[in-house]
Amino acid sequence: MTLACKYCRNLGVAVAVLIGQLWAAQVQAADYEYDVGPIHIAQPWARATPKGAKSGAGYMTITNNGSTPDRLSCVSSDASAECQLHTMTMENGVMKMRPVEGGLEIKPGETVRLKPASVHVMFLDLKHPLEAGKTLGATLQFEKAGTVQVEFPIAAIGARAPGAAAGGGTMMQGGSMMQMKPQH
Ligand SMILES: [Cu+2]
Repeated sequence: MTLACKYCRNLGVAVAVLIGQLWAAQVQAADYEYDVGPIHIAQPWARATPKGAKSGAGYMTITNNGSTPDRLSCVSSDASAECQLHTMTMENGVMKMRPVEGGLEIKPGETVRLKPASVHVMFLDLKHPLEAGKTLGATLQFEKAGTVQVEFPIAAIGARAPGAAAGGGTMMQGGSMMQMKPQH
């Protein structure tokens, strides 16, 4: 009898977890799109962070439909003290991140994809962990097109794409900002 009840309870927990995951997937799959001047922003998303992590990353696809180049920088976010645009490059087998000086250029007619292991928005000095299923708001500034408030739905820790399940790889945490394993 005790055993049966234990199973029942476990089943209940499993179902609750499953519903939670489905709900989170739904939130992440929602279409978040923004326009500011000739700039179009599609599918912004961020990655959940483990407890104690100092930084998190955000991604999106940006298209410049205008006729002049523009430059993107991150002004502020509601979850971090500071945000920056970062590039990642491989140097001697180590993935290194660097802030983009003067903003990320998006040429006319160009689509730039911010994605893991590539260009990303870096949220520095997190005030709290980024929680899967929630969203993170950030203010982005285009030199010419102006500012836009963007909501980044948060995907699972280690996710490689919006709405995707966790990557299953080891997560980087702690460590120095400028020298990390290729997780972003
Ligand atoms: Cu970074």
